[in-house]
Amino acid sequence: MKIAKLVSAFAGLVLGASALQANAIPFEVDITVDNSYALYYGTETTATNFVGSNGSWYEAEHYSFDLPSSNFIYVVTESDVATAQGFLAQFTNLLTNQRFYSNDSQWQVTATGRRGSAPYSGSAADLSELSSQLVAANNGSNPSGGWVATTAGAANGASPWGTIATIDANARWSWYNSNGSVDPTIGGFDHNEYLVFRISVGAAKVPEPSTIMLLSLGLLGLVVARKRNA
Ligand SMILES: [Ca+2]
Ligand SMILES: [Ca+2]
Repeated sequence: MKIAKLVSAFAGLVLGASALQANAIPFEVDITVDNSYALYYGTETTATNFVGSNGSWYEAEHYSFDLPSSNFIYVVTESDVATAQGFLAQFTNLLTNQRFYSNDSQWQVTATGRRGSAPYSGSAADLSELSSQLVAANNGSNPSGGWVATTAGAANGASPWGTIATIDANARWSWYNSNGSVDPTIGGFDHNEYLVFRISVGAAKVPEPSTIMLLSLGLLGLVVARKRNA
């Protein structure tokens, strides 16, 4: 009986940990892209949710959404191959009040080579288009050879864009660099677009399964010790 109770308590702890991992993180986003973007989230292989899209670089859009902590944020982008191009944004985690920018080193980018086919809505066809490109990127079988580091250009306020209101001055315009440019955001050029940027923000905020197991075993040990003392 005692062992059965302990096993039950242990199972409860593990289930509790699973529930913790399934929690969502409330985010606020201020974003714009030269020239257009769509914001999604989903798993490593499947785009499940569309948040919004826009095609005017000179104004930032504001969104709020709850990101399942195991999910990735995805930003689909395409330029007009003229003057400049870039992704400029700030993401605010309302649980921790931490903010990261479009130039955070955790971002990765992939180049699809499918200019003109960028998914910009929540339609089944667009979610399927994006998901197929996530899988290609995960396999390394696309023009960028999978997910690679982004390249940061100038900070918000710089020419040719000027200051984008509601986005911090620390945020920098970022892009994929297909040709070794010093700054791929300056000078119209097709860097094998459309592009997909991704970041995983939840994983680092949640204990690893091994940590949870150790914590649970430690608690189990405490229970056993208490029973012996009693
Ligand atoms: Ca915009
Ligand atoms: Ca442009």
